[in-house]
Amino acid sequence: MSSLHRPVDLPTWPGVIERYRSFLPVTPRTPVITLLEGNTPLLESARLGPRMGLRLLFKLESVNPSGSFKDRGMTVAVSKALEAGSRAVICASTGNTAASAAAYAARAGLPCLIVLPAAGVAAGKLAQAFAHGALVVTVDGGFDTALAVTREVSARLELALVNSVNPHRIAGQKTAAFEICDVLGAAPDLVVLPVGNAGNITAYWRGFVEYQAAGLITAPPRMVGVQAAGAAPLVDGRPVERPQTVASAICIGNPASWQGAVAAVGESRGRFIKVSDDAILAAQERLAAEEGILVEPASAAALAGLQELAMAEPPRGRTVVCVLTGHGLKDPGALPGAAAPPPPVAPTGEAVSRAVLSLLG
Ligand code: AN7
Repeated sequence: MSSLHRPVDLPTWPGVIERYRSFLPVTPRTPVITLLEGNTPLLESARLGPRMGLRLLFKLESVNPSGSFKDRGMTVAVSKALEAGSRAVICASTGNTAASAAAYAARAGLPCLIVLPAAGVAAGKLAQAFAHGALVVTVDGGFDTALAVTREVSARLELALVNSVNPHRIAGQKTAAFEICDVLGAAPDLVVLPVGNAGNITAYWRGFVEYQAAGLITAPPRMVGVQAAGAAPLVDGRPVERPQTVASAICIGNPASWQGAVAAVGESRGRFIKVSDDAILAAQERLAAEEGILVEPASAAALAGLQELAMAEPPRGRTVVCVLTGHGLKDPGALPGAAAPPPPVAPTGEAVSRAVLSLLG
């Protein structure tokens, strides 16, 4: 038997709750609802990083079980909801929280209610929510309105709210910062990530601070939060009434974790940056074509922000982690229209060879 066919004893990843149990709000009595989220790749950039003169690593949160980073927080939030005896979970969402909540609720055997903004949710995320059996209500308005009403309904009907205003979500999501440090053996110099409702940047910062307090890293990284220009309350310093961007995941005008985001950026001496929709789509295309990584527009905003930063103040030689939060297949409508196949040619070697040669140019 060749070595290729020898069974290998790979260590089994237990999911983020078991891996980081001592840092999380769980007890031996907490029922652990997991899809083995986390342990996502920290992939070195092949082209874009070297071109900017830095060591660029992509944290591929897009490969989590439901296709986004939300799973890290959802495993904790849904486990705690089950432990508390909640009869259902509920969330407002631009899409990814909905997909993740629906998946973990299905796993837990709990009903999942989702309140969507009429303003638009990507098709893949909607398909996920329905596939997992979520019950969906759409409200007239954007995400901020949907979240406000969902907070009220969760209190009124005593349903477990699993948006990132639930501290269990933030606790779970900080495990991404732990993983980065565990792989590098230190914190990177810079972490760049997209910011919508601002739960994730709050969570990463908490993770780095806790690892420093535990003596596992000597210094935390600078945090750079990137927003879309049409939905940039943290850059502009005031809520945005009618946010608008191609990156529907981060089309949020009044982030719930505003203070957490400001603390992360302020205490780490980082910054907020806004990027245009054109820059976001260009970054998405570059990641796909030059790195082999397909992400949704919100995730590409992080790279667009880094590229803007690198032009102004090149962070040469630094180790930078760019967090790629969600998979490109979630939002097929945002992918280049060139995806339509060309008209058929005759199914003969000659005709196809001619077609291939003309494509190769
Ligand atoms: C791919 O699903 O807000 O700053 O309701 O889906 O923690 O909100 C999604 C947010 C970045 C921003 N990237 O994270 C929701 C939702 C992707 C996202 C963000 C989201 P936060």
